Amino acid sequence: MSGSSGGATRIDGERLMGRLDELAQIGAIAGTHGNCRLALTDEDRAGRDLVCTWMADLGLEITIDGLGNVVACTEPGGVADSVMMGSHIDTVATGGRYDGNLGVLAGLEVIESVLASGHMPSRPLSVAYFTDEEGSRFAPDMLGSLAYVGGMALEEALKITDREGVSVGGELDRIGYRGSAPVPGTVPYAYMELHIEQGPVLEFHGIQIGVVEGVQGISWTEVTLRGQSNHAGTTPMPLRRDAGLAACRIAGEVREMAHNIGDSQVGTVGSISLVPNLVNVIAGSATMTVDLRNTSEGMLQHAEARLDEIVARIAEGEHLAAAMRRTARFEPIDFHPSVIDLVERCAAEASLTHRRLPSGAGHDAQMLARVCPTGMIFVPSFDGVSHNPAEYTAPEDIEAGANLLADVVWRLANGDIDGVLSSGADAASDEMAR
Ligand code: HGY
Ligand code: MN
Ligand code: MN
Repeated sequence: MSGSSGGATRIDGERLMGRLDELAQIGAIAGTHGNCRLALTDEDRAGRDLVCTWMADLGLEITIDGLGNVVACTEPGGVADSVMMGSHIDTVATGGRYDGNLGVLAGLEVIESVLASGHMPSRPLSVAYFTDEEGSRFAPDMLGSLAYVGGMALEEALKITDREGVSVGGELDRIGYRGSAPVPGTVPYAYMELHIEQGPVLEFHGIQIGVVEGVQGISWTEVTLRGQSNHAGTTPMPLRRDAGLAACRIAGEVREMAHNIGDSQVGTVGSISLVPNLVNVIAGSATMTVDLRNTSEGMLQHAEARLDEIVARIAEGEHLAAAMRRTARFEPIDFHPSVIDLVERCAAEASLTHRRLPSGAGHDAQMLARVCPTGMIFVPSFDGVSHNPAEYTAPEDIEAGANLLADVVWRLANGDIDGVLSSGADAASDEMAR
């Protein structure tokens, strides 16, 4: 391992903003700054190709695995020894240009700045983008990083289909990103992810940096309700078996349940589709999704039990058949305490205002945390808005966050907390073995 000298490099903020702009042209949502690059679509392929070109231009060794996860490393075969940065470049259908993209392009920018400085750290550096982090098209979310860390078998992931019945494996073949590198992938020495907060906390408190402590638990359920489609004009109210009505009642009670549980509990009905979805026909069936999250595993299980009761009671009252399918379920995770401390220390040394907070959103880092010492850095979201084309983070906040990422990664790659991390890595791998 080459020696290191000098401190961490400073990133080139203009170059980073330029790449964010250039990537945002792919799948641009007309009239907005936002993006639609759903996983494994043609837009996703174009985004993947562009980022791979930037990786290749830096002379990085690029590996693509069987699920389309892409890892680029400064040293051939050096991923296991590397400090990895990364995130995702797929977006929700009404996405912004920073969610995920910032973490990947800031990682690339840190590597380019380090290479340009001529001072390599003791460890190699790598940058990754993981497949289908959003889960909007193929559930669960964080699908690529989940498989990368061995949380789902490749064969199982490849069989997952979208609403049209198109499979992950078929789409990977179609866009040419079913690679040959093995799944699970190579575990890096440590993993750092820069991400927009996607919430209101940092902006509300006027703080530049979020020192992320962990990620809350996530539970996605698909509820299918079957009643009887019938004539809207001739069917007396007491004789109806109205799946549409039941879906709306369930949505209302999910909101009430989250409110009554309080604390960090959130509940979202993001999609309801009715059949036949016509003005003069009582809906015979309804399919809806329920997203529940909580920082406490116990409370999340309580919320899931409440949901089961709500669905059963409302379906029975409307004489419907109900089926529920869990499409994503991740327990809350904590990031490595020494990595959290390091992020906090580097932010303080850089005179950046900062505070600790949990992540309300899911991230690839929550999967890497299962196998190696992992941490995250947040930068503020304007108006706390995300998963919306209006998503915005100020360039000065992006530059501050990327420079902090460079500092933290430099310190990790030069063994500043080697002793702690190596014991931490053992603990992480013990965890995985259980
Ligand atoms: O669902 C999430 O929290 C993430 O955006 N995939
Ligand atoms: Mn994201
Ligand atoms: Mn997202």
